[in-house]
Amino acid sequence: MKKIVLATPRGFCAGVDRAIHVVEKALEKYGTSIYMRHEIVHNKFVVDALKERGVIFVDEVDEVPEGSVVIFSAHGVAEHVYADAEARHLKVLDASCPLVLKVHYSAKRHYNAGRHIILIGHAGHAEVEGTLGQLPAGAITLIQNEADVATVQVPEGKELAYITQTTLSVAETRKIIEALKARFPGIIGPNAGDLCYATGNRQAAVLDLCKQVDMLLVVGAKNSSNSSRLMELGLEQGIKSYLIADVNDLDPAWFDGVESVGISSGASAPEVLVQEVVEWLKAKFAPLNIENFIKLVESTKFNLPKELQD
Ligand code: 2E6
Ligand code: F3S
Repeated sequence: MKKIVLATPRGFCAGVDRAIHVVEKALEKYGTSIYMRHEIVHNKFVVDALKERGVIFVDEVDEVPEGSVVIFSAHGVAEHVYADAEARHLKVLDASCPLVLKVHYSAKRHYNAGRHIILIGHAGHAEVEGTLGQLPAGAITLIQNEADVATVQVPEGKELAYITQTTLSVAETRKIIEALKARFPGIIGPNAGDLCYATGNRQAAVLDLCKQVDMLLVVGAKNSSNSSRLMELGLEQGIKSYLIADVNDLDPAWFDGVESVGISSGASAPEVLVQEVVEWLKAKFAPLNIENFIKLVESTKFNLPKELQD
């Protein structure tokens, strides 16, 4: 092994940064009896650190004692979750990413205009559950891939619109949208779907990085959609690619015959985990060249909810 190349941008996006700040500010303001519905972001290291600081993680708001403070994760929640929280007199702090909320608004706008909505996304993912739950059952039909376009059933005589999960593959989404437009010529929606800037930028950087290295490491959780898509991009480019939670997942055998390794990380993966991987590689393969590949520099920032601003 001779060199590693670190992709920029990688790691935390503005939505994750904001979500973690929401929890930190809530701890300052309300003390430790704070409940968190779902993982704040899909990363065990982040979740464990907050657990240590007293945050209590639950799956649903019915596990939260009446009158407590509850935070909703960056992935957004269904409408009924706000109602359930209100019924329990919970103080809600919403860490939903503004770019996920934008998709929720699009869904409602299309519904109010009388359109049936097709959502492109992964069944069971927290964001998809939240988006489906913006509207009454049956208003949105979920499709997961290009094959679903051929078989999806939609109500007759209704205009159609599509929306997407924010963290899908750029290339795959483009193909699904093309197939939708071919089958339903009148369908409306954003040309590149609702993929967020961070998803697009991390994939663009990894795509170029894969041309410079013979193996890709992505630091991120297995249940992180955006991180998984980065690893798959490496595989699609024909290089060995691994999604690792942290340095402990590394297997020395992976590096046999490998001269250069590209490293990226998902939008929910803390940089400290990347640096531990770099240190492991430096210790094992010294002398090692460390290069940076800067595709672009991001500047997006999101404000905290008003009640948590200084
Ligand atoms: C919220 C929305 C999108 O699995 P996924 O990639 O959606 O989520 P995380 O928590 O890994 O990444 C951040 C995020 C939050 N992305
Ligand atoms: Fe938001 Fe995209 Fe991050 S939807 S939480 S900016 S990955």
